[in-house]
Amino acid sequence: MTVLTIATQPIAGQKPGTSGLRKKTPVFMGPHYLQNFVQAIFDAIGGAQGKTFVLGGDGRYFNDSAAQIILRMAAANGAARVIVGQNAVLSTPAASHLIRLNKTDGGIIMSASHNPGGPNEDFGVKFNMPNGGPAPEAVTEAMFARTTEITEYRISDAPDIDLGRIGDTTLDGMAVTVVDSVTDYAALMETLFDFPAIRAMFTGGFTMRFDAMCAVTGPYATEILENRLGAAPGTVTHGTPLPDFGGMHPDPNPTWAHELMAEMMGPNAPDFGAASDGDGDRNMVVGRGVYVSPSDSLAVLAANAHLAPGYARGLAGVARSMPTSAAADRVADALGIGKYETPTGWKFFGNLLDAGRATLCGEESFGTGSDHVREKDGLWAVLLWLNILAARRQSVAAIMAEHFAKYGRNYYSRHDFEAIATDKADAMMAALRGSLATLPGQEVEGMTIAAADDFAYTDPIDGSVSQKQGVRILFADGSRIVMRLSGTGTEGATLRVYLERYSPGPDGLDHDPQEALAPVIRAAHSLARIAEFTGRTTPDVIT
Ligand code: G16
Repeated sequence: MTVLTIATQPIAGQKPGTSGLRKKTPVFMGPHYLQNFVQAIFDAIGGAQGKTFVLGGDGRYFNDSAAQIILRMAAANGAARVIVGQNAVLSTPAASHLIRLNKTDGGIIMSASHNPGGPNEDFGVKFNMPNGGPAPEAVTEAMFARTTEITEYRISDAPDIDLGRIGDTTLDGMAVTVVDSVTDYAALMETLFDFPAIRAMFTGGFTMRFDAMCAVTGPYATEILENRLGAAPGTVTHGTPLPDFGGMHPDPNPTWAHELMAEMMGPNAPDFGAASDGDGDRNMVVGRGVYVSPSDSLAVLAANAHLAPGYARGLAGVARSMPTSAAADRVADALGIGKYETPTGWKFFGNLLDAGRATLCGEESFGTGSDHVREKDGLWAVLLWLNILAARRQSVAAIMAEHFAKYGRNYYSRHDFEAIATDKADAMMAALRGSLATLPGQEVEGMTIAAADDFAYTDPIDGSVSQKQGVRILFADGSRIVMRLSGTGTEGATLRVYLERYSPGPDGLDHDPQEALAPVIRAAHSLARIAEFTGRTTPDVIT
């Protein structure tokens, strides 16, 4: 077998977004598209010669053939070994764990996360560093720069290898180890949580529904919840991963996980419900009759993590992305531990976790995780909740009510306006940014604007600066509007409007968030002139 050097030329638009490069599947399957980007990854990290990588993806359409291409390119670029999930499938947190467990030089993850999959939907590729976390901006910038000057890539002409068979093989001199996708991850979870206590809760009649949304978490959830923890068979629904996620939009939020929501709000709801996304790093948590917003979930997990064996010694600190509500900050203050506010994107938590400053991290976009890996981890969050429920022996509703009574409530919601023409969204953001200096002191909807800026972040560990991470409008009464354009969409622009209002209690803690936020929502529309610029008056998704 020979190494082929294929002439190519730069393809426009290969700029990684919030989490890797995401494009429509036909784009990724186009001539040289995947190959150019993979070569750029190898070039940007100083070559693949002699290195070991992890490879896996969420199993969406094109996952299998993309894996064979990446393996042939790794071999041709001189990699020593690649550890691959069986059938090239790994959840994102499981891939992060394997990178750390095997002390590899990083990993390539094939996923477009919560975006739909299929021949005409989305595909994605991202690189994770030796710490298991997503490549930081400096590295993704170097990859992008490389894509703009690439002239050739290297690929072996070896035939496909059988990724269904667990064990060792070689590809053009490179060692390939195919591992079970679930085993190591499940073993890690057993070290963090009180499995006997959770098992006893299930034996005692506790009921749960886990909606895997026909995505990668199905086998992980079935093994851990049903086989190891004794949850009733059928607890996991949509548990078989499908290349097109069965036509579902594998994004665990009230809009897309509507089946689960209907069951949890219905008369025969189980005690606890959860859902995860395409690649298993997101989670949504629902109690019987009560939806838990991701920001509140992070706060509750921070306040109760010590109940799980893996966190019994307490937390070093809690980090959240800037658009996430400040509910977790209140817990951090009460615990006397560090609190951090980062831009959107899990990659910004990496340094804080590596430095031991933060133990738990979370985002409003249904991501929660800890220092056990360097990705957010959907099933981990569900297991921590189960551990807390087993320890406290209370319902989710009771835990939430007690939490709000103690800390007050940060009413919170995100409104998404999807597939807006990019020029219109850009014009709206430019106008909003242009108005920032004039906003302080203005009164809107009976609230006075105290400050307005464009969030910039200086990493406390390496000093790197990230500018323009979202417009913030802060009101004197503590309410807040944040607006930014999504960095993960593949069609036009998605405007995200993040809305927050704090109620200290003891009264007014049980309003519907949309009602509690009504003046803040109206203020967001008038300040950004959303309808004028985009023609939109109502959001497509409300979380
Ligand atoms: C990714 C990132 C998250 C981010 C989310 C939404 O999640 O890893 O950190 O919060 O996208 O980003 P945006 O608002 O730019 O669309 P995932 O689950 O898609 O990898």
